[in-house]
Amino acid sequence: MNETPVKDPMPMPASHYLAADEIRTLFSEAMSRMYQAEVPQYGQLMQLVDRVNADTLAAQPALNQQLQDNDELTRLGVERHGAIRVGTAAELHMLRRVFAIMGMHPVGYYDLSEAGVPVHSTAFRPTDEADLQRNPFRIFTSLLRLELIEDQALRTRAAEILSQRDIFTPQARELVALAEQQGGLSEEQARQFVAAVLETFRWHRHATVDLATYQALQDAHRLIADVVCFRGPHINHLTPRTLDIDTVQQEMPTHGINPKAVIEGPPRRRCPILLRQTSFTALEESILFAGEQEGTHTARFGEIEQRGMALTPKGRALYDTLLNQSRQAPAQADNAAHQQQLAEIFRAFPDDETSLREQGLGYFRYQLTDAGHRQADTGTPATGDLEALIRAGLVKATPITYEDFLPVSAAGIFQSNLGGASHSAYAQNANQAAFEQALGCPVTDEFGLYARLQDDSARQVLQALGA
Ligand code: OOG
Ligand code: NI
Repeated sequence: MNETPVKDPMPMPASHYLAADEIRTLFSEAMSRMYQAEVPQYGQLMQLVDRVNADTLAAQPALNQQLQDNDELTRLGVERHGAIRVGTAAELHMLRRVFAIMGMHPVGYYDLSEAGVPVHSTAFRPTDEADLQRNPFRIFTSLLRLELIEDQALRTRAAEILSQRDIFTPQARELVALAEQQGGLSEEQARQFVAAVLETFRWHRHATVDLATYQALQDAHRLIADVVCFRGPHINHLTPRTLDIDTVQQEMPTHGINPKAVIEGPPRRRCPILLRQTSFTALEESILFAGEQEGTHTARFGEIEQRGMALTPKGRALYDTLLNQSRQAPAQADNAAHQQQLAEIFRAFPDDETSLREQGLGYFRYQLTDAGHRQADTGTPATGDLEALIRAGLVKATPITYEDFLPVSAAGIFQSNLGGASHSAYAQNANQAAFEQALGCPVTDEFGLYARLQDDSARQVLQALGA
């Protein structure tokens, strides 16, 4: 590997360090370039998404204006997330330190074992509103659960193989230590850091094991082979934002892209909730196994996402109930039929902002209206609670966007990209404590983040109005 030596740390005032948000942006741009070069079909998906986004904006001037007002237009074409899978606690622990330097912190715990995928996961992401606004890039990170491999000999063999690799370059390790010691990285160091860290997520055509070992692991679970048999946790997809996921899903085939069968998540709604996602199915790529044996592996794909309002625990419980109902209903032949069935079941989920707010199903941000500002300036206290102030036209409420992931959707994305038969649920289930132990810290509870945003905004408007 070609490595520039790390410069001796020069004591530097914190203001001379590059902001974590900017390092994250350098990183997401570098990942995007690398992935488009590695997986040309992903570049084609991005072009399709760009075109559909442009058409959508042209057809919906109000949406165009809204994105412009929120300063979102310029970032529309940048990726929102990617995903990786690691094999050991030590790898996950080091990743936590790497991502922290880019302002990405573990939020949420996702148990995928229930869906027959032997991993548990978190999302490394910015947690502050301003940081999300600058660049919301997240990495959905899964840790393999070797303890779910039944065959003990195979389990031992997998652990042995994993113990022999270091997924980080020496320079990446040095720069992480340097950043922690200094409390930041200069621009030049940050660029070196991003280049060094990129190596961890690169694709390797050479497997570290022979074909027979790969096949044994593949037979236990295709995901186990993907994690164990390579030099590192190759980025397995990146995900731009679409303004119209239904159209992109529909148009993929005419662009030579093969979409997964259905869009994951809630149906299309007037008031979008949570997260809708779809992907193109992973490509079969040629691999050189130890002993120069040729074979293939499917791991890498492209995905798109469309986000809606974050739901409260009550709203989420209703979502989970309805989603379960739809999963028990007869499987539909195609996405159109699936969406129609979903839409019918989700009629039980209120679809106007007032009901969603009044019933405590979604999280909202409260702000003063112009009239509210004028009222606040008079210094005369307003009376009534938030809903009364909204009715009086002094306060407006806008939905808070969901920034996290959905375990059932994630499992659907995993399954459709592993190919082969799907695995039934594992007997053991969630083990957040073990995951956090590996990570070296607790994951942040996502509901707490949304609740704080909502409560802070409510407190501020009530204070301003003296109510
Ligand atoms: C991760 C799948 C989950 C999502 O968007 O829900 C995911 C993986 O396949 O490693 O990325
Ligand atoms: Ni994804």
